[in-house]
Amino acid sequence: MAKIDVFNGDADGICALHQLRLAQPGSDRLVTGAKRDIRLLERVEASTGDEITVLDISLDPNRPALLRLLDAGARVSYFDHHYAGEVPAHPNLQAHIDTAADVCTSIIVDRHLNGRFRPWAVAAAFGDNLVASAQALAHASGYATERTRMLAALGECLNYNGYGDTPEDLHVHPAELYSALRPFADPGEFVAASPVYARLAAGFRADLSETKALAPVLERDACRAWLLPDAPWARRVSGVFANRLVSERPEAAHAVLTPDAHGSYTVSVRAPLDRPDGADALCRQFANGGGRKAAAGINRLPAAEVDDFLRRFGAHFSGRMR
Ligand SMILES: [Mn+2]
Repeated sequence: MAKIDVFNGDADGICALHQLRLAQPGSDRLVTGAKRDIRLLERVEASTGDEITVLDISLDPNRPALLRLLDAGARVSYFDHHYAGEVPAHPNLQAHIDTAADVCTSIIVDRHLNGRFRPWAVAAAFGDNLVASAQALAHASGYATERTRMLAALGECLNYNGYGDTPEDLHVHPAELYSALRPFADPGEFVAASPVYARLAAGFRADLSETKALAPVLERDACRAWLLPDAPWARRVSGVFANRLVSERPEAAHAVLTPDAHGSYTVSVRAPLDRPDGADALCRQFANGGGRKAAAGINRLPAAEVDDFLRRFGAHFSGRMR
């Protein structure tokens, strides 16, 4: 009987797993990847009695692999906030899925654990750019402003590390990052003491400074879009860059297109912060598109479809202004 933890390699996935394993330690295998590696269940083999915990990856593209594992006799606990489609009714599946726009997987886990490891849920919510939810949780728990600020910086930095075309683009492999924070019950101690975190934070600052020279390729009242250069720093920083743009102009939708290693583009779409809806509906119009209402994306958008994407993006969000 093996305990297998399958988790998104961003702040939300890592902090969701960390909360669960602080409550109930023990895992035999970690399966994770860059934030874009969403079909993680395909990599899992299991048999009767194995316990699989799945965190922060959409059920929809993983359904065939999930059914295969359930039918093999594995028991699966599934926590997620992405578009799920139909959730299989199977006696071996425990699904904790909430696709509300103000909820992330770490908040779902926080509820499940009655807030026992809340600071990690707050950091994760900041990481997923759910600023209002993060602040509401921090406020409810009576955190000082300084502590909330530290959790916001931690969440953004952990989230930043999840972006990249492949784990090789990342400063730290998500499994290594999780292992680095595993000994720390308190996020403040992790931030102060971990050399892995220091390395990550330095890389983050360097990448972010590169974005200062960029200009948008599309700029309207309702939406803005950027095309990033073909470089590892651009692939790493694209998600956080998009989150920061949204915070700068909360009434507008944003798209950031980043060249990948295949001559195509990775697309991040953020719905307006004021009205966090419609990002997933736009992205699902394209092959390899998906995500959630507030934030979604497209993998491997062909270069020939960039103009079409920009046109549909402009129309999709301009039409929503009224
Ligand atoms: Mn998430």
